[in-house]
Amino acid sequence: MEKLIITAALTGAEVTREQQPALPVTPEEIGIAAEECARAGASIVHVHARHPDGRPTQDREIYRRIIAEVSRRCDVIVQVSTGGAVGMSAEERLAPVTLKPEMATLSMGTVNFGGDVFMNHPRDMETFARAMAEHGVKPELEIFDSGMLTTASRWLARGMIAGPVHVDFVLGIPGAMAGTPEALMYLKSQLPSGATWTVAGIGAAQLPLALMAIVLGGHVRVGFEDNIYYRKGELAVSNAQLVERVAAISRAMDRPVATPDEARRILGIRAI
Ligand code: KMH
Ligand code: ZN
Repeated sequence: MEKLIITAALTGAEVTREQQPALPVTPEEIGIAAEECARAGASIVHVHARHPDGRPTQDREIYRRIIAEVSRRCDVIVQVSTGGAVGMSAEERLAPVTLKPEMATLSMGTVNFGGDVFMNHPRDMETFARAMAEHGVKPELEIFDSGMLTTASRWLARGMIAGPVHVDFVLGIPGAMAGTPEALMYLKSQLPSGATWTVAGIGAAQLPLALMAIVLGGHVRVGFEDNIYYRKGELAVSNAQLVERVAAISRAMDRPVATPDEARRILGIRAI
């Protein structure tokens, strides 16, 4: 089994400071949070940009500052979001990819998202995939429901995306696939050959699915984008606190945690 890659999803587009007072919002806060998470065992940070007042944005300049603030503090892999927030145009969502970050997310289909619809037209998905290939950006395929994994396999078979792919099972969004062991086991059984995978359990599903991934040879995503609690009724004090717990459990189970360079090797990312 490879070492465990921990992704810290630091900010997201939906969580507010009112809900989680420790949410990093500005590029500098995101840089500081990334460094704390790197020290705690994260090798990837998944980042979203916000305006100073907290509103989500895909502004290229803000992403550029985020990447700079993270990279001057630590050598974690920076994975930008192309999901952005519900309602954004495909064009604005794609903007940070032109900065040539090491990784970016690529959502593999349209899904109900709480009370909203997270639109991912096949035409836009293909544009995103092509742009990532052109800019040398490793995609992480976001799988919110099982049909999206079927789409990934179809793309691979048609040569629309290069293998081996790396996928993220995002489980527990209201409207999408449940955050249950059964859902994870099913998705794992459908992975294209050679694929690497991570799991982002939403809310209370974060810790149980993380533990399953440690055991099953997958990787783990934690952080405020997906879950703001340390345990029921108790807010986490930082993203790093969530990373630290997963790292400690993995080490206790004799599965060491990957450094950023080890994560680059596992994922086949060009060295920086
Ligand atoms: N904010 C969600 C609508 C991603 O980062 O690629 C989409 C999202 C996925 O967060
Ligand atoms: Zn995201």
